[in-house]
Formats: sequence, C-alpha cells, structure tokens
Amino acid sequence: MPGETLSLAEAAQLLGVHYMTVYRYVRTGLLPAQREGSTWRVARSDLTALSSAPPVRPAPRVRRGRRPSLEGRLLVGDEAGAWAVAEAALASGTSPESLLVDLLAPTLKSIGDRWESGELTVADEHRASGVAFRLVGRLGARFNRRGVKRGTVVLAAPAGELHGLPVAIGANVLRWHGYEVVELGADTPAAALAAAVASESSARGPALLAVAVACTTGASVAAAREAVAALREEGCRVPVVMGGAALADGQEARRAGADIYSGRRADELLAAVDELTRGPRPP
Ligand code: B12
Repeated sequence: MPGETLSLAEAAQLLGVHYMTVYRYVRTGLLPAQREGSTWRVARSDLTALSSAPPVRPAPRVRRGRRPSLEGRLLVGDEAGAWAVAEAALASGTSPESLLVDLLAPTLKSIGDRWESGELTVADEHRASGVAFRLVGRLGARFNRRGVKRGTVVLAAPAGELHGLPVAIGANVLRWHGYEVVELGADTPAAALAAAVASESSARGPALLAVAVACTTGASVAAAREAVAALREEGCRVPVVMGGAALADGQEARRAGADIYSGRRADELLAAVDELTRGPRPP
C-alpha cells in the first residue's frame, strides 16, 4: 500500500534482522525514518529499496575470526602494539565505536574467562586492563566531537563496583554521538552521585537528560538501588538508566529502581539515551 509506514520492530521482522540493526540503519541514515512521539516509523517503500540494494554496511564492524592479536598485546602490556592493532582496524574502516564494542569488549571478556578458568593470573588481567584503559582514553581524545551538544548524561558505577572500563567505554560512545558526559567512573558513593547530579541540574550548559548507572558484578545491584534512592531523595527528576553485565533484563533493572534498562552493550546504552532526545539525529 503506497504511503504505508511500519514500526522498527515490524521492519526488523520483514528484513529478518535484529531490532537494534534496523535502529542502527536509521541512526546512520541508511534508512529514512520519521519520528512519531517517542517512536520511529519507516516507509515500506524505503524498506523495499533497502532490502533490494547491494549488501548494506551501516558501519564497518570487526569480523569474527579475523580478530588481530589485541588480546596478546594487552596481556604482555604492549601499549604501542595494542595501539597499532587499533590503528590498523581503524585504517581498514572499522569505526571507533565498533573497535570498543566489537573488539575490545570481547577481548576483555575472553581475558576474564581465562582468569576465571585459572589460565591467567590476577596480575595478567590487571596488566591487560591497564593497557585497555589507556587505549580507551587515547581513542576518546582522538574522536571527540566538537559543536553543540545534544544534552548531558551523568555516568557512574555504584559504590563498591570497581569495573570502571565499562563506564569509560560507554562515555566515549556517548561523546562520539554528541552528548556531554559527566564521567564519574567506578565506585561512586550514592551521596556523591546524588550531589553531582544536583549540581549538574542547576549548571549552565546542555540540559541534563539522564543519569546512567553501570552494574558489572552482581554485588553492585544493591548499591545501584541505593544510588537511585539517594538520587530521588535529592530531587533528581531525570530518568535513571541502568545496564551492564550484572543485570539480566529490564525487570531486574526496574527492581533496582531504574526507569530505563540499557542492556549489556554500549550501543544499547546509546540507543536508550537517543530515545530520550527529540528531533533529527546528527549524521
Ligand atoms: C578488568 C576486570 C576487572 C578489573 C577492573 C578494572 C577496571 N578499572 O575496570 C578489576 C581487577 C578491578 C576487577 C575486579 C573484580 N572482578 Co573483574 N573483570 C574484569 C574483566 C576482565 C573486564 C571488565 C571489562 O572492562 N569488560 C569490558 C566491558 C566493555 O564490559 P561490558 O560489561 O561489556 O560493558 C558494557 C556494558 O556495561 C554496557 N552498558 C549497558 N548499560 C550501561 C549503562 C552504563 C551507565 C554504562 C557505563 C555502560 C552500560 O556498556 C559497556 C561498554 O560496552 C571482566 C571480564 C568480562 N567478562 O567483562 C571481569 C569480571 C567482570 N570480573 C569479575 C570478578 C568476579 C571480579 C572480582 C569479584 C574478582 C575478585 N575476586 O576480586 C572483582 C570485583 C571488584 C568489584 N568490587 O567490583 C567477573 C564478574 C562475575 C560476576 N558475574 O559477578 C568477570 C565477568 C570475570 C569472570 N569471567 O569471572 N575486574
């Protein structure tokens, strides 16, 4: 039917891809879409054009099985070598975001699994995560976006949660997409988070859009709940977004007091924050 529009979920079903893939097509401009309230609609004709076009590559992503030896470089503390792997991936068309989400995060997961199985020592893991942190910082500085910001997001891991890398990675991805990020990092006491958010609410600058809390270990979920309580007590009015490896699903996040669940990947966090903004996205 001419002029017929579909939801992103319907479009995903028709294309036989995941919802997030269609969302990425929209975000990267491959698939035209119109906003209706808080959701997107796409024209069936645009969907037909997309599916009959030559293979779609929204953003180059790292291919499985062709992963360079980033893991080996991290484990021997070879920062220059790790950076060379990153640069080679960027030069071959991998986006900086994909470098973090599709290459670095699985590499760290593999290191964690090998530590859990006893193959690697704590020292091996510490050395690798130190280099990983520096890599994330260097990439952040290199790809920072200038210009008008789309809003401010406060990012933190709750008290007792020492995994700061997920916060650093999430912060980079949000910054690259035009957000101002107040990055509080690991182990942020509930009262300190609430105070930082209160001062951000009254600060000049891009409007505060959300507070996002990352839970990587199960033990931090209770601390995240306390953080939400402190935020509410302090009068925080913006939505609290919660995600990370420790949260099984949205139900668990909501039980911990979150308004919005941001999944387990930085691009899901970005999608959740994007949903809070209105108007057209920058290219
Ligand atoms: C490095 C590391 C550490 C370092 C952290 C260094 C640092 N500064 O970050 C140190 C040494 C401190 C550490 C300590 C521990 N660790 Co550790 N660690 C890891 C390791 C190897 C990598 C973590 C990482 O950075 N991953 C990469 C990122 C990208 O992870 P991610 O979860 O995909 O992050 C994404 C999501 O959070 C998503 N996201 C979705 N929504 C939102 C919302 C927000 C706001 C944000 C920011 C992000 C976000 O975006 C992120 C980026 O893509 C993992 C292995 C693994 N599977 O990840 C173990 C791992 C997480 N650690 C583990 C454990 C057990 C521990 C310890 C308990 C060990 C111990 N006995 O002491 C302690 C706990 C300390 C504590 N109290 O928090 C377990 C957790 C098991 C569990 N289910 O609870 C893991 C999975 C290892 C394993 N296989 O057993 N660890």
